[in-house]
Amino acid sequence: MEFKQWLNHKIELVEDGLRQNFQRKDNMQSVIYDACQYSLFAGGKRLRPVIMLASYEIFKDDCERIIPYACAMEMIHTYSLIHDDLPAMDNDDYRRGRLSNHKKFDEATAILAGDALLNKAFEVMLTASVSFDDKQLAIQAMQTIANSSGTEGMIGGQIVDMYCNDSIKTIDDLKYLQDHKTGAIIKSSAMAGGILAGASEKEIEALKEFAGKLGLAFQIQDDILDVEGDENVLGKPIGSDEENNKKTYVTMLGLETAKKTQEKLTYEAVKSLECFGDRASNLTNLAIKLLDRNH
Ligand code: GRG
Repeated sequence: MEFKQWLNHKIELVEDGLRQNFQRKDNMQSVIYDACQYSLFAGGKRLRPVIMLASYEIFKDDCERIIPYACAMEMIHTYSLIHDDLPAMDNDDYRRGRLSNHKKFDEATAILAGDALLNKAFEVMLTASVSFDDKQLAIQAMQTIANSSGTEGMIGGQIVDMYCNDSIKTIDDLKYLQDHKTGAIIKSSAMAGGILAGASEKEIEALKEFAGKLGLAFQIQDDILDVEGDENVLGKPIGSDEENNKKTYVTMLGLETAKKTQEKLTYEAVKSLECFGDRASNLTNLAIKLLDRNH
């Protein structure tokens, strides 16, 4: 199957899974469903679930059985975006081309919508794990995902961003921040795909290596888009990194070097997949496609 067709099919599976796993209830708390669905179905690229499915497919063909885990990853990602936009954090009014959650609803509802999505992610994974044939693997995947979104992963990175911006002096410091804040759940998406497929430790390590590099390259593209992206396509204003004195690959290295670094990281990421041969071609194509993403 051609890559584009493969990608559209995977996105469709994720969209269906999200709709099935996050159904609105018409009860007294229905507003929380509205707030969660508002952000969950706002046109996200579904990158993390697709990475999980592509990683799984290196080893096995029946990726339908891991859709709940892929959907959970998107719920965790969406919760982080809702909370990141809050006035207490980045204070962004727009996300994915529409009002951010707290602007559409209110701050308290946005906090609860983020919390609800995080809870739902684990509920969905635990429910799937009850009937997953290899429970040990399901537990290991959930542990990896939980770890990557917590204090040693995404939340840790967010804290470093909030408290240590002035201490970021070198590219290694910046890498540490981004590897946690953006990279951790991209890595766990790839690793969980491998784990659920029963990959060996060495194979999971190769997926981790791939996704670590990809996560950094992805973040650099984010930094580049904040300088030369199209606001209408991005769905949010550009120039916020400079306005907020944020350390980024672009502010620290300059635009041209940042672009070269991004290409090098993508090339290295793809190289980490060589051990899988053609079975990793969709993951390789995904990494290359992300190099020139415009949103
Ligand atoms: C609030 C716990 C907490 C964490 C916030 C992930 C994060 C940490 C903040 C989001 C802002 C950020 C780091 C942006 C840089 C890269 C990134 C994660 C972009 C958004 O991801 P995409 O492009 O978004 O996959 P879509 O909308 O396509 O899902």
